[in-house]
Amino acid sequence: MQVDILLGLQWGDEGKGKIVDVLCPQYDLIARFQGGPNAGHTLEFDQQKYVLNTIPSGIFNDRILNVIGNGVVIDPIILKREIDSLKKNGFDPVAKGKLVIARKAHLILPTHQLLDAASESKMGDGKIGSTLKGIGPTYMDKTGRNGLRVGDTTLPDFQTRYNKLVEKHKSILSHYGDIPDFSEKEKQFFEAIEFLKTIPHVDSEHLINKALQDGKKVLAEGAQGTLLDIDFGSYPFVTSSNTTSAGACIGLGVAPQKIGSVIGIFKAYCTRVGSGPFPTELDNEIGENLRQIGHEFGATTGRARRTGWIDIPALKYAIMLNGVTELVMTKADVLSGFDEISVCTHYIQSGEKIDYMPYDIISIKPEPVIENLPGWKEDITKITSIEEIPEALKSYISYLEEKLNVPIKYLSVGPDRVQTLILK
Ligand code: 2SA
Ligand code: GDP
Ligand code: MG
Repeated sequence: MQVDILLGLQWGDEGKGKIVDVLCPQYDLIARFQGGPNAGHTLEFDQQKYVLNTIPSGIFNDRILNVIGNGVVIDPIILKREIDSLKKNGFDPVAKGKLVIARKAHLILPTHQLLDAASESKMGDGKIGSTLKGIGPTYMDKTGRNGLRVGDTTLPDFQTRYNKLVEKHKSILSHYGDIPDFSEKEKQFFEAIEFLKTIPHVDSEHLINKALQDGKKVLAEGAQGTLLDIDFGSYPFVTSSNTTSAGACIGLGVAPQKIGSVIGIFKAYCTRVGSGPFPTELDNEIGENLRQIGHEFGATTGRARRTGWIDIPALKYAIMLNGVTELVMTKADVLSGFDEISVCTHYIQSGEKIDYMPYDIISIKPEPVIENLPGWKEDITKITSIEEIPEALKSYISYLEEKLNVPIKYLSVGPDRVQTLILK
């Protein structure tokens, strides 16, 4: 058996949570491999909406084991809150034995969040627009070999290790000014650490490889999106993990030859939240319409997302990096009513027409070359068959498949799990 991967091809929020939930019946195990509570994955079913931050999107399916892999960074306070909120809604993944966490996953400390905020406050125009969840500083401590891991919480000297790391953080924070009082946060942190101990700690690499040997089907759930990848995204306006398919190998401990399908998900248009370049951004009425109709506001922070047209060079880049084998297009319903749908086919950079994403899209802004396609007027949120898809949307799908050279297998026409069409 192999691990399939589902990941975002744009700047995140493509609808990964919804589609993982839709695909659940095909899998036995769902695993998050990177990122942390910066993610907001939304699922809707039975008139209820749920937003998950750290917990994999298989959590509502009783048959599925959900794994928080070693590549994830965990804020124990947020994880506890997430589980408490699930419990209130009648889902108790811990009692049911449906959630396990990797011993090797790193912990986000209250002082990591302070460092995130302090760093952002001094960046001026260079501000990343982070979610302020402490993601960057936690990955910095991981690669700096200072971090604390889930497995450390059961060691007798955990408190000493914690104190040592906090001292280091305080000395950095003192360079930014007065250190805010975090005693209440610290209290919550240690309470949450006790709770964390009640969730089984596992070696996710062994667990997943054993599951594959036993013939189980595994889906790795990406967070954020390809264009936020620490290596290949619009650096430095990126997140601090590898959001691409290679990140699943590292973040779960599976070898490359164990990867099966790579399911790439994209919106029928494009969004970005936080700072950084966005060549097809629509800073106008059309962009505002996309934001309002598509409810484009951060699932974790509530921030307004920036909106724009689909960007083919960026999508082609993402497909290449991830080895995408099949595509999912979401939020096609948001485009109903637009007279024309625009698509960026190339960029003009320094007077030259190019069909790839260049190294520097920050200081030399590429100008998008736009092609206009006919729009459609029909409301598609209730359609259930391919025959009901408006002709103009069918043409848009064929156009994208031809440009991207990968089949679009699923079409999402609304936030609910039932608003999904299988095209192939
Ligand atoms: P961070 O917090 O260090 O990872 O921020 C670095 C950049 O990564 C972006 N980022 C995201 N972009 C889209 N969606 C994300 N999750 C939330 C959502 C975001 C929210 O689902 O809506 O609620 O605002 C996410 N997480 C990180 C971030 O905006 C920075 O550009
Ligand atoms: P994720 O981070 O990729 O899981 O995406 P988010 O949950 O942050 O953002 C996607 C938003 O779009 C959520 O509010 C979803 O409920 C919603 N959504 C997902 N698919 C569709 C769709 O096809 N149409 C509409 N209108 N909304 C969708
Ligand atoms: Mg999201």
